[in-house]
Amino acid sequence: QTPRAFAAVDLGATSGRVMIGRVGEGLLALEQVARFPNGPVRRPDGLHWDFEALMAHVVEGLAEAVRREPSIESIGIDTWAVDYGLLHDDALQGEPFHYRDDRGARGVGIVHALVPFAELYARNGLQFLPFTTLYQLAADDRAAEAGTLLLVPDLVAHRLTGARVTERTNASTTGLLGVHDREWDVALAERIGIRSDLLPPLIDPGQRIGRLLPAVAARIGADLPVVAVGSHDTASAVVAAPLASPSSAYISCGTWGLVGLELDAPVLTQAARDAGFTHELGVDGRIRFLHNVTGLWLLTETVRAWEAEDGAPLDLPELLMRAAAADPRVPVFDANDPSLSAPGDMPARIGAVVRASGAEPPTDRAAFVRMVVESIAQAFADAFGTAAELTGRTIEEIHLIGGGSLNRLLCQATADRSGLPVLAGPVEATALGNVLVQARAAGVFGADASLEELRGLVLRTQPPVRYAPRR
Ligand code: LFR
Repeated sequence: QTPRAFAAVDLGATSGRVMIGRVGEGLLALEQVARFPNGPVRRPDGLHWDFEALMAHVVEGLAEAVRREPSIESIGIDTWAVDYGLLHDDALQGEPFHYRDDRGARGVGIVHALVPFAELYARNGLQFLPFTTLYQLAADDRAAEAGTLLLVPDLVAHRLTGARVTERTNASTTGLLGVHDREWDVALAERIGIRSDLLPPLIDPGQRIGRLLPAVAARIGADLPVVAVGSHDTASAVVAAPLASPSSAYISCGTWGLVGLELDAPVLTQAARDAGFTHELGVDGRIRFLHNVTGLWLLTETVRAWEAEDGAPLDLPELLMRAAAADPRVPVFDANDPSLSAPGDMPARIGAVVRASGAEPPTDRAAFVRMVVESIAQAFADAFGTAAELTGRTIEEIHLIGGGSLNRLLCQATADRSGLPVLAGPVEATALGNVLVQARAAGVFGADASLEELRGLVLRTQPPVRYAPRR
């Protein structure tokens, strides 16, 4: 069987990438074709996506992918959740805001005054996060004038194909999708003053979004379809988490650590609501029952601040090695403290959180990094304990997927603090999940292949690294 090829566009927090994915019998491999910055840009009115620059990189990257692999069959796009652009006629009204802008927080009061949080949870199943799309929208003056709301991956697809649709896994992060019927909750939208005619038709992963517009096809050098994948990056990542059984839990670990289980039915209890467990939709209608833990963001922002202080780049692998050798008896702080979510002077903010808990932050950088990593691992372990209690499941192993799986100190600390084996990898889970869903839609596995079959290929081609708990 000759390998089949697909293009994945993955716009993540540390960078945006275009990759070629090759899939065949016993084959699942990625080739990175383009990598470009995708950090928030600060404008006079707040933090935004640098959307036009990104689109240029995406189109150039796709052109390069087609040059390298002319047999590419389709394109799939994923990014982080919740963010959106507004179209007026066909034009984008301003750059999309970045969720780390504090605008969402202003929308919270507006929304909760109209619909109490307990009712929201019963309707949409989402944990409270101040940047959920419905809060952002409630504080968005541009929405009144707009014709269509498109989540960022769908906005990219619209630029490429002209189609206006919303992919359902990402729609589930807006707060406007019903947790039971998985359709737009029009009544809820109208109650909080969001015009429901802003919301495009929903489509599912595997469905075709459209073909490239002629002008785009000419620039890319091929006339390809764009196929919906789990356009929420975490949904794509969980596709490629080789979960062996209902006792296998996962952490999709990059900027965030998304800690949870895959379920078939929601657990909309008050305990789940109080514990901040969310019901995001996965591919094939699975439920991603998980809690957002602040992940490597704490580390990358800390390093960014130190680099600014030193005026020189820092050797992170070397620092992590020293942190692994440092005394493990460091204070542990609450990684989810809300003061740590915006960009800024992270070492000082973490220091303040540690002091507020009555401890003293280490002054040595290696010890400081050790404290950050141990604190993230502790938050992971706590979330697994809660997930097990809320669902009645026994968790036997943890799949740690995404960029964090390369951080050996974090993998070991997570195993130690949870008392469970950690199976690390694949590191590129999101792009792999994106490619796998396109490949299935193209008939590589048979159209009704289950996620378990796709995960079987992941397990065979990217065997995880095992970390046994040491205490
Ligand atoms: C991870 C992620 C999380 C979401 C956060 C904000 O990249 O998509 O799942 O909660 O970013 O969108």
